[in-house]
Amino acid sequence: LLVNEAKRQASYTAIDEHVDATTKVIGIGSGSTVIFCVDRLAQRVKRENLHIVACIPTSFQSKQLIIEAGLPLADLNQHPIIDVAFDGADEVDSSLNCIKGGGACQLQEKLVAAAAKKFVVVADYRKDAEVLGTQWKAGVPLEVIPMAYVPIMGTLKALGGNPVLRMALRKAGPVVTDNGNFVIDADFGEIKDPIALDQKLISIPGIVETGLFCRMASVAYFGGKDGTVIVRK
Ligand code: DER
Repeated sequence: LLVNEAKRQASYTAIDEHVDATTKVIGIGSGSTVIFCVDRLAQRVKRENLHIVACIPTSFQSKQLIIEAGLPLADLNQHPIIDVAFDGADEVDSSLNCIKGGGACQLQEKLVAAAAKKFVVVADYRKDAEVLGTQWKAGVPLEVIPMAYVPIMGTLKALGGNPVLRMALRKAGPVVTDNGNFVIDADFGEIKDPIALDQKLISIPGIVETGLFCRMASVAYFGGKDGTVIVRK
């Protein structure tokens, strides 16, 4: 309950502080926290005369959230510039660099975050860290081309990582992303220089996107255990 309430508080505060009558195009992330952002948006659309023209999804799940909330679904190619995007994170460091991809959606999430004038992270207190890799122990999620996952794992090991192919729970075999790719979770321990690590990882042939979102978030909202919300810029 505590964690869910923390997610809700962070999300409601973020929506209330960044969506007003001038907001037209909104990026909608993926995962469990962003659900509360969509809830708040739907509430406010009913109550106020917002002028939301388009909500841009970051996964099938995100698309479903938009449709089920009766919000206007649109494509990034129709709205290549997004006013503000909201998304969760698995861990956020003191410079607002994030590990994302816990839900295997980081490829489209990074495209939407990059297209947004403002990228707003919403999370509960468990995600608030000084250094990446200190709270989140599941490794850096990497979206990879299936035909090369074994050589890629070899390269990741040579870089000092501990790569694991993400296997599905309710389906035989590996997780397959919304883009038809696999996910490798590569543990590199504490990540003091996420920018350098991201550059190394993204240059490996077959890695199509990393879960390191460096220098992308403008602000992060962390719901606390006690109902308060910590805002970090
Ligand atoms: O997969 C993702 O990138 C999600 O945004 C994830 O990082 C956060 O999911 P959560 O809000 O369910 O913790």
